[in-house]
Amino acid sequence: MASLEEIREEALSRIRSAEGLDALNDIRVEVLGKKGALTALMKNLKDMAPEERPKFGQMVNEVRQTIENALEAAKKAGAAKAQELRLKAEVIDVTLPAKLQKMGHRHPNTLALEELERIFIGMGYEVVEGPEIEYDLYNFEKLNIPANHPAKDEQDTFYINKEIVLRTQTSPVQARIMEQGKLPIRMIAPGRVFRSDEVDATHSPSFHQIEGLVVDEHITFSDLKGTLELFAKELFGADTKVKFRPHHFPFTEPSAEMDVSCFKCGGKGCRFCKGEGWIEILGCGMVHPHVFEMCGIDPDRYTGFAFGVGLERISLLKYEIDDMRLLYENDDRFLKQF
Ligand code: 2NM
Repeated sequence: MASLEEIREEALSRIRSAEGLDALNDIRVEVLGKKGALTALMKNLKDMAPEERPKFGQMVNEVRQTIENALEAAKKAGAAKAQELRLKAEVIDVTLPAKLQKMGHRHPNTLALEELERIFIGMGYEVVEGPEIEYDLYNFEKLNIPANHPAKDEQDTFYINKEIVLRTQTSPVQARIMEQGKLPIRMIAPGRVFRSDEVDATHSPSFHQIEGLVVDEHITFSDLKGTLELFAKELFGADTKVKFRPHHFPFTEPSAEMDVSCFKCGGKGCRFCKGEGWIEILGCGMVHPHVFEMCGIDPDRYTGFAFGVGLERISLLKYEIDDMRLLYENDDRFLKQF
């Protein structure tokens, strides 16, 4: 059996050369633990003469204390060393130049929307938003689009159930405002709309519209023309001419589509306007008396005009983008050009 002296010397030597916390723990267990060398030595106590026992016990305890102190000291030194190494490894050079922060910027749709809102707010219009998930009643019925109308076909409209649809236009927002009965009304309703279209260069099942509505006494088609002409000049430049072609919408009568003179060639005809000189920009008309009735407005006292613009159509034109899909890909090489 190893002597007390040998145990101490071996333990201290092992502690000196130990690397890491685990090695120190092993030494503690092997020397001081229940089955350790020092504990084994203590078992000799009972074979000794009674007068020698206290002296021996004291010596064993002194060695135990010495080894424990050495273990503790080695542990502290190891931790300090590890800390020092970590600090060295993690050193940060605060004098390095900073990485440039990538700045986001507005999407072409947002730019176009802000421009349109600016123009109409300047003419005293209010911007109103409404739900994208809408009752059939507001999306169709109150806008003079009755059951069996082709626009209500499941081929074109996303139905949640028989009564609820993803709105196909933002006019339900206007129906809701008319119903509140606060007149006169001068508002635009921008927002996302949904139609069951296949994706291609000019179609997407989810796109954006801005619809406008003016309701007051004595509003005429001249007000419509003057307002939308001013809008076109603000958006495409003071030289822009407009022309109205008869059209049909269920919620307006009469209805029209408005073209603007091509802002690329000034109307002579070019690739941009496909040789036409004119570019179709929006639909419009005088609010149908039946729409007024269904929204609780007296059609004998009030008249009004309304219009609808496709936001993507405006941003594609304004920023000369030839494929609508680019607007939805979020590729920053594309987006950062605007
Ligand atoms: C268009 C074209 C013509 C329109 C009508 C209404 C309402 F609610 F007053 F009936 N809001 N928007 C309208 C009229 C929309 O989009 C091409």
